[in-house]
Amino acid sequence: MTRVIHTGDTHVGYAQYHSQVRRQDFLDAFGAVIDDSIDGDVDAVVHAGDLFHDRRPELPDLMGTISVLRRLDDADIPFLAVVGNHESTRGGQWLDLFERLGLATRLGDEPTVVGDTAFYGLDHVPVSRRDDLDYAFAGHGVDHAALVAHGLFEPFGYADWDTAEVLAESDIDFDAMLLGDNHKPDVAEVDDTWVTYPGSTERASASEREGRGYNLVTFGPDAAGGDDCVDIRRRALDTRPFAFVEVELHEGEGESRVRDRIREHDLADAVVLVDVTGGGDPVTPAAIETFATDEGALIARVNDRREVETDAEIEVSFADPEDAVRERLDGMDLSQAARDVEGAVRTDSIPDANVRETVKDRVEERIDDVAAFERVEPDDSEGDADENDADGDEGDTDESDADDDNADGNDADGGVTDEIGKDGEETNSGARDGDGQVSMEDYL
Ligand SMILES: [Mn+2]
Repeated sequence: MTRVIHTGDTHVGYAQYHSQVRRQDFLDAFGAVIDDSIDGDVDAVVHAGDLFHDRRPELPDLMGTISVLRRLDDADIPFLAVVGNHESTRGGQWLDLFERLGLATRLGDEPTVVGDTAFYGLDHVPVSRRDDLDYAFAGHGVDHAALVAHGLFEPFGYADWDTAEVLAESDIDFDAMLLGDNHKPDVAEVDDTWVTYPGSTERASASEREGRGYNLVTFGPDAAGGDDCVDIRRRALDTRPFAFVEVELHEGEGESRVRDRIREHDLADAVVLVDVTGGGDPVTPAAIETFATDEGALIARVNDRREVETDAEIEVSFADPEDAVRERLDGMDLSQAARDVEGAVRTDSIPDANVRETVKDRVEERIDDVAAFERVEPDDSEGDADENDADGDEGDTDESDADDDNADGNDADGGVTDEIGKDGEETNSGARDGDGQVSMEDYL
């Protein structure tokens, strides 16, 4: 019998909303998972990638992480991990540093055996380089096996990695795939193998509404009763409270109505996210945000969606202006970096208050990638044509994603960026080796 805690997408170092308090929250969530691991005396902690929010964590993030890993090491519990897309660097990995310090084991093609279970690792690999993977893993002599991997796997949202294919091509008969990358917790069975995401440990985007947590996974004969040898249970984490306030304004209603709706929520130390829809009077987002923080919120953001809706009504009788914009953009030879910035400014899914931060982050993400700043000639190769097509799709996706965001709070913003990320990987693969940014903007 082997009992492990399966976690991932910790995103240590993420100063969400430029908040140092939020930055500490992400580290604290990691600490809480590790404390539970020690209290529960599990056999190992399995981390499925994105321990860090980006590939250049700052010294306090590194020192804080090392302190947490030392607590685990002092309890003689191994930390087994893979590298995610957010933290991946072109040189060595941060995980290698922790391994050198004796605080972690980087999982790979060779088995790492804990009790009666062999653990293997598959780091994030960009879409463009997945055809080269042979899924060759060395054999093991124990009863159970698990693959720890970072990527968007079937059958869950935004999947671009075929789980059935991985399982079929692999030399090992895995009992479970313990995954990271998708921040939405879920579990499914694919060809008799359990496939599960524990979700992120702090809300890294407004679309992550449900409570955060991690998985407790047990391998052993009849672990789950019957003849199933894998038992997966979700455990909740106590994280920063978020208040999601949705206000539909009607004629004659304005800021006082928005304030009333905000007051209905528990604001103490919460991140308060306000969505304004409908009609009614103009409101000043900054004034409402100040009101919420005066009432005790840690951070407040107002997203007034009404302007967009009004425009859409006018546009119906004409050719779609968004199409016209896309057509014009396609003829402008814009670099991928410029397209990222243009997309951030134009999309409906990023609140105005976050555009500045989003643009900064997107440029920072690309800053080492010279090719991303080169003009892209349209229509002179298959690759570029694909890119143009994809950009058209991206615009469409933006709109539907914004709606999704309203409707069910799924990883809507991520969908948009996934398109950008895949796009870049497929058409510009060489230059973007290693940073595989599938879902950076997911977490803005
Ligand atoms: Mn992540």
